Amino acid sequence: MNTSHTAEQLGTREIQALDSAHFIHPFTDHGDLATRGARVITRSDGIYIWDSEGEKLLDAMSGLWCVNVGYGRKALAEAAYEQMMTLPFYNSFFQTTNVPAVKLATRLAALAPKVGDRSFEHVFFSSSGSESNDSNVRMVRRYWDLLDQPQRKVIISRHNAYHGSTMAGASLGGMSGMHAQGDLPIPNITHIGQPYFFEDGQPGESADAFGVRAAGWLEDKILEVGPDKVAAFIAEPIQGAGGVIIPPATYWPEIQRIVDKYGILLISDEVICAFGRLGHWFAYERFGYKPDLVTFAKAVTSGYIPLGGVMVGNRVAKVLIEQGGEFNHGYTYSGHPVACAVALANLDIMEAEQLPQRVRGEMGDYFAKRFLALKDHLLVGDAETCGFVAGLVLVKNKQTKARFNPDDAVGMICRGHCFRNGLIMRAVGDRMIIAPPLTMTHADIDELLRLIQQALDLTQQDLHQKGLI
Ligand code: PXG
Repeated sequence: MNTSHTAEQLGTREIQALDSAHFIHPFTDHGDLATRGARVITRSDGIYIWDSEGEKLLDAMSGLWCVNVGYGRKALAEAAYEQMMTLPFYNSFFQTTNVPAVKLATRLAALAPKVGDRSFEHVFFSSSGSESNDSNVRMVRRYWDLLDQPQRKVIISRHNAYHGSTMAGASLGGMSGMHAQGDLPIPNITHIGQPYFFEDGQPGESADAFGVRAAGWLEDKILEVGPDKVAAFIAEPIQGAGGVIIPPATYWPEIQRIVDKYGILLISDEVICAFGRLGHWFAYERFGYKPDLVTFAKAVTSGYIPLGGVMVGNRVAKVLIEQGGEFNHGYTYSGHPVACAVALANLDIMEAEQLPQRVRGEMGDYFAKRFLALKDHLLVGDAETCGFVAGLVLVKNKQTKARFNPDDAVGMICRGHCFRNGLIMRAVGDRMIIAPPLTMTHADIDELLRLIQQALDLTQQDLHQKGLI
């Protein structure tokens, strides 16, 4: 039996056939995949990955928004090895604990900035973003029950939000395609519009005015549901999977005013935005709002091993811990020692290399300057960045900002050119998005922009030939 994890002994075709025969992929049309064959990714280093045919790709999506320290970090492998040899697993259910989990909770509490009367001294661990958001639903409901307001059950979220793929995660999310499968959302979850100025701003309306108007949809919804029935509002600081939707500067302050006015809990889902992605350890600091619960996952370990969790703010922790007795919730792997040891080593790297500061400082400025220059391209209707996330929208007519017909799948055409030319860039409809590793140098950013420019030029030629522009 071949136990090699590379494709060197098994040929690409053989792996693709076994993949098709046995592996159910997430969010994948398997009929379609079987006809193409999956691209087999075999190794990685720095900001690059390689496939089984030896093709090198600049991974401008950091795996899936997570490999913030880049690939090939020996220190993370060593931390996992050491911990596996010492204590690979023990649970923390029955009055036991383990040192890496305690150290990580302490360290995360120290990294999470206090804002106003909110501080974060407690952490709940899971193994993913989806699980963490399920835990949020459990904690929010328990909180209001303990405060004798059990009628406060409704959690408000936003259309086109992504909060995971479990029953609660998919329900909290606002992806219509997900809701269409499996009778979602579950009861007591409702959605408002997203703050997407390019699409929903009215003629003559400023981005700032739109930001206040979009936040106002939350107040409208609270009044519609009944203020005494609303438990919490959940949102990503910047919507990631929804296409890098960056809210106007006025949005978050107005959201804060509204959640304060009605006393509802605020959940900041920072699965993508935390750990330096926006230039801060936690993204609520970037926008200056005061969440009660903060979801994290992905880059807490830079994706090297699964780990997620919730930063539980003092408002909720006080009630759950001091009044709650036993909370009947938790996972086998809550506080997994190996995952926590890898997270600690990952935070060491981020601290030593000052990755959040880098993104907040000159490197983030350089990235923004180079990316925003893409606005000059004929196909680009708008381009935006925040820290190390960026998005641009492909348009049919630059002057009128007329959009392409969704059936023409222009984003996928552009993505195809990226893929064939050594760049991983995502398409969400006709928005092209990236979230590169935070370790990018000036030269890496130059190379990234060269590849994006090339993909846009090839897309333009292609669309011209197809008669779409
Ligand atoms: N919240 C947010 C904000 C996320 O981005 C999750 C929760 C769920 O995390 P897990 O670990 O359960 O996957 C996510 C995950 C995409 C894409 O298409 C984004 C995610 C996952 C898969 C695909 O951009 N984000």
